[in-house]
Amino acid sequence: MAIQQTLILIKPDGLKRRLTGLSIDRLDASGLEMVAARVVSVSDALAREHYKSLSDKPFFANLIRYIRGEFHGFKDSRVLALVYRGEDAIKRVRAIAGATNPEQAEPGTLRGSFGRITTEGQFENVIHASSDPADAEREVALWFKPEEILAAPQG
Ligand code: IDP
Ligand code: MG
Repeated sequence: MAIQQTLILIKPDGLKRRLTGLSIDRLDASGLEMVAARVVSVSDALAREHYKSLSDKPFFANLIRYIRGEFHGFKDSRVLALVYRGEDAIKRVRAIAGATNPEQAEPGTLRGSFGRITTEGQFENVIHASSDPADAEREVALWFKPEEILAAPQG
């Protein structure tokens, strides 16, 4: 199995509800390594670029508002962006996160335990995790400069 890097975002609901430490605890317990971390103010352009494959979805406009913190009272929007590295990291972090729809996510996953669907139908699911190697590469490069990521061990 390949060594992979994957992008994680603790979304505004995760920050607002003080789930940052708990989320990192789960990620660390997996044995994967944190190799980058940054609190990021999410511009409209960054949000749209991150979610560009979903731009034709009916929930896209509210998804942009959500990731920019508009539903969680952040005047200056923010998320915690992380990169974790290790064997099969992408799938393993997805398993910690749980299914996209918090009502379908397994109990014990971050989304299953702490996600919710608002009365307006917004999925508030605490955490983003890259879904496949192509997405992971694109997303890590979107949120981090190369020099902000701990270099992989040589040899
Ligand atoms: P993922 O985050 O599990 O990879 P995606 O399909 O890539 O799921 O969707 C990105 C984000 O868009 C989700 O995490 C969720 O916040 C939101 N989203 C996805 N599907 C729906 C939906 O049907 N209604 C409302 N929000 C959704
Ligand atoms: Mg996705």
